[in-house]
Amino acid sequence: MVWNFEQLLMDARQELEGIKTAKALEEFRVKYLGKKGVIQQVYASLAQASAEEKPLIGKQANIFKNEVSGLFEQRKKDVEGLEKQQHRRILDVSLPGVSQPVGVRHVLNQTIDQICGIFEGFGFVIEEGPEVETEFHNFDALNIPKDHPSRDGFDTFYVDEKDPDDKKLNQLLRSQTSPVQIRVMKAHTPPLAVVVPGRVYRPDAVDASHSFMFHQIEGLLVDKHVRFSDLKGLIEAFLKRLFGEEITMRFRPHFFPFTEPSAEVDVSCYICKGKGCSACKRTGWIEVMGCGMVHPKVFEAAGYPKGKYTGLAFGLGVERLTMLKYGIHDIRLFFENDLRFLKQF
Ligand code: 2NM
Repeated sequence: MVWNFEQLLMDARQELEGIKTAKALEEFRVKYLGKKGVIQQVYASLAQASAEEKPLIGKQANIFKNEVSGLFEQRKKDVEGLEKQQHRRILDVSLPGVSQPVGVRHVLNQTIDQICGIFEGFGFVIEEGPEVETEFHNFDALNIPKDHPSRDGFDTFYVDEKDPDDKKLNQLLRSQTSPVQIRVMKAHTPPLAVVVPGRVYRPDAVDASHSFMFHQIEGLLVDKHVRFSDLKGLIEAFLKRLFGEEITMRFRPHFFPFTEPSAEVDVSCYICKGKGCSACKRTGWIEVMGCGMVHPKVFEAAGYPKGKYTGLAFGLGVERLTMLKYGIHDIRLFFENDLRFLKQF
């Protein structure tokens, strides 16, 4: 057996140079230095060598073994260094992190939080209730007559087909949050003061100022001897906290079935300060909410004794107020979930 040690060493050196992982290094060790490796084969072949050849081949084999072992150990150190370096790269704390975008609270919820916060400051308690309601809580108890147009299928979402004979409990998506006030009155005796934020539903055709779903905040305060002046003082204090101490307000007579007397409330235009601009349609006033003294029929439906209590109530639209505050001209922007819009607030 004749070995070309020079060629063998060149091959080994070349192979080692290409090795970059501990796994490849181990494969090399098995191939050359292992029990069935090249070097062991060389020593095994010595048995067939003649007596003259043996010392020379043996010497060359030893040199070859030492060379390969030395090269292997050197490469082993290099590969370990290489792997350490790669490890360091994975843990490189100086690299910029993967950014987690920070969201914002939906602008409608910001308005709701702000308004509820003002009333909490006045001692009101926040209440919520079901969005699927009965005709009793949404209409009857609120003194809305059976033939009122808002009760037909074009102005209210009935969950089942509306039973014209009222033989069954008609379920509907509430068209206002006032059914919650009815539930509160049925569950508690006065004095009580609640604000009720929540979603309401009306089958309006969607356009820039209408949505089939929007948000209301309504309030109710019931006690003995609550007067219209309490209502006016409360609403004025609320609006000054919301729009600033410099605004003035006015009550315009209005009609709601559930309050008597009732009023719509305007604030002096905070944009043109009353001079007349497009926001107030050149009137100097902006309508912001409705209110009134709770109708005796509503107390009767709640099961309160006749004449014992009086109360004030009010309601406002969250979208409308938010649009006024920021000059937003399309209600649909609130619900399209376009982050470029929502992130601005
Ligand atoms: C409004 C305007 C005026 C109102 C009335 C009641 C209840 F339950 F006491 F009858 N809750 N909310 C009310 C009164 C709501 O929204 C424009």
